[in-house]
Amino acid sequence: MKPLVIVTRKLPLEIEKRMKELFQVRLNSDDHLFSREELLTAVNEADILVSTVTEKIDADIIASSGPNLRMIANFGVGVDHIDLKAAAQKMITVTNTPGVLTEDTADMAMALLLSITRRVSEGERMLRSGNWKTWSPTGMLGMRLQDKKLGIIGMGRIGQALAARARAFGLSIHYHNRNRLDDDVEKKLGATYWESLDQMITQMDVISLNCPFTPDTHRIMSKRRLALMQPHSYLVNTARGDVVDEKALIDILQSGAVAGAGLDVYENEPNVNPVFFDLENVVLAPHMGSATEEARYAMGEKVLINVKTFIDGHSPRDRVLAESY
Ligand code: 8YV
Repeated sequence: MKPLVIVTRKLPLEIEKRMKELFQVRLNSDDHLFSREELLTAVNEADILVSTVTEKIDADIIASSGPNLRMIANFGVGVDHIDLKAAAQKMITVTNTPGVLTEDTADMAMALLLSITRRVSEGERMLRSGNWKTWSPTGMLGMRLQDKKLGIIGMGRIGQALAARARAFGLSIHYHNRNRLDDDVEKKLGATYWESLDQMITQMDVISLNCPFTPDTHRIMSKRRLALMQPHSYLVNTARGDVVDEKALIDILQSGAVAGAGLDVYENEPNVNPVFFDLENVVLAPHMGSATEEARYAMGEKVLINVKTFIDGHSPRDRVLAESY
């Protein structure tokens, strides 16, 4: 008997085709969101669960998983929606898909950065609503990027890929990270390390969040830190909603204490706080950092390889250990 693989969401066609060849697989052909009951049934019946960011696999779900569940192969890098400790206690292997959505997510951060500083979405809204009456010397003025300072919080793969892009736009690169980068990497990116995140924030024109969401980064942009931002500066978040105090962010966007924000992620997805919809100084995207054909196919390939490696009795390369997350 081949192990039963249950996939929570619809994956790219070629990936599902290959899954059917390799495994006994239960797919989600209409791509509906699993209810909690459905998720409970899945972890009860599956040998391997292929999850995405849309399922909250908490300690209770893991505690009620059946004896066959040996692996959770996540389609995506972030595993903050999975209780890794509870999985480790039940000897369930967890894997993710790092390295194949780096460039795409960095592109999205750059797109939000450009869009918010040059008011692209706001301009389009004005034009589409018929409110563009004339060109004006003082209309729709934004902020020039050349010679401005970008502060990156979380200088892993995606942070570094963003740094390389931002340099080409004339921004100087600053970063705060758990660990300082090697000299040669810093040199290559022209990046300045700030041990003190607070101090970095006070000096930046744009702040970009590119860290994973862990207990250490929960609301790393707290109300206090958001208040340290310069009034003309912008915040870009393509990481996770939970790394920012969203309520405090709304307050400073409303009061004009910061210039704007470009957001791809939210505290309570897909329920975006409707207050954002009335703010002109935000660009809002529906969590689409990795949404390219190429990235989603490569993520699927990674899932396939991780599952196949595991079934064949080897340790998958993309295993996520609770203690290192
Ligand atoms: C994915 C992401 O689309 O990989 C991640 O961590 O945030 C997204 O780019 C999503 O997680 C899919 O599960």
